[in-house]
Amino acid sequence: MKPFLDVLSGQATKVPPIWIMRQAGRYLPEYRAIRTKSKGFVDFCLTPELAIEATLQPIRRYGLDAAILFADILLLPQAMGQPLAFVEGHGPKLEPIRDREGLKSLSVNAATDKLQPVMETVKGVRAALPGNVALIGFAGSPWTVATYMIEGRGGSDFAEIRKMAWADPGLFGAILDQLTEATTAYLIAQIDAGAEALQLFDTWAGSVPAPLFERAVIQPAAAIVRAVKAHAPHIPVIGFPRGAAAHLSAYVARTGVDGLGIDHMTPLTFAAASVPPQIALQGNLDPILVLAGGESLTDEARHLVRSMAGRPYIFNLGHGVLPPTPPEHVAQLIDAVRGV
Ligand code: 1CP
Repeated sequence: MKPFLDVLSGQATKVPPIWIMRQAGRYLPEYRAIRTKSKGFVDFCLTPELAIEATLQPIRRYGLDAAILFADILLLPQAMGQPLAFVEGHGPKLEPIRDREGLKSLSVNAATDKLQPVMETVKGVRAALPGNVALIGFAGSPWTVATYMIEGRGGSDFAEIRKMAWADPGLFGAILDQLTEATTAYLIAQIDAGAEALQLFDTWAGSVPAPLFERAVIQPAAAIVRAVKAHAPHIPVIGFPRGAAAHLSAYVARTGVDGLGIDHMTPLTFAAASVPPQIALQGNLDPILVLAGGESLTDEARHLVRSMAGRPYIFNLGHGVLPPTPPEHVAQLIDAVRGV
């Protein structure tokens, strides 16, 4: 009934299910139209009526195989007590946490309460989705969320978090542990509200110094997967350790994820050779090619599908769809994948 969940249980399908990272959002005119109904982006995410609508928009427009909850990875630190603002044209800004005082200001219990509106969104979306479309819940991984919390912003060189990781591993580890606990509770609440699969976004996994990868990426993901599976053994988890090709095999072996998101820098065939055959692979068309469009978009999409024949495979991009992407290019991509 739900091809996306079939693939995550290890089955190969003739036509791969498809969803697209950041499939809701700014490239869609219908999103831009409802975005103005809220004063800030965080308020938008915490207004179930608006977040439900944003989640459903790409499903209505394209008939994708999975919906992803409309929320943001930075809702969690903000709900734990760290002030967050999205500054127009500059992305997120947070009051950086650099010491034990900062860590003490965070609360896991407060987060669960403040994120209740997200659970209302999950319930509302689940009730509205067609029977063949699965609902994905998500969170950022502890390392990736910690980069924003410690740097205070996005798009940096990660000097502050790396300095802390080397110079004060106790504090760094305590922040990761706190985030692991909060993320686990947040994801379990999403499952209880109706999420049918989870994705852990580790967007900045590729910036972790190699000797710290086990501590910063693998240990937190393993703890989250273990706790989620103890609560709901049937809920599949997709890990997306972006930019961490050298670690894919260890990541899958030690975290227990069911699916692996692949970035556009890593050949799918390399990923396939790195992990056991029942692990579902997901990815990895270059988002810039969807922006560019043209024949190469159709050709490359078909090439990826052919290269994964016989394997449990979910079509996706190697990272999120970019805001200037023409929505017709996304339609063209889906047609190419489905062989229309
Ligand atoms: O005003 C606006 O509309 C804000 C733009 C926006 C949107 C639409 C942001 C700010 N977040 C989102 C939604 C979002 N974010 C979703 C749901 C939409 C969907 O997927 O359909 C999801 C899953 C995310 C996840 C997210 N947020 C990630 C991980 C995925 C990735 O793209 O790497 C990250 C890193 C963020 C942080 C974030 N939130 C928003 C921005 C602009 C950023 C990136 C900041 C940076 O440059 O570091």
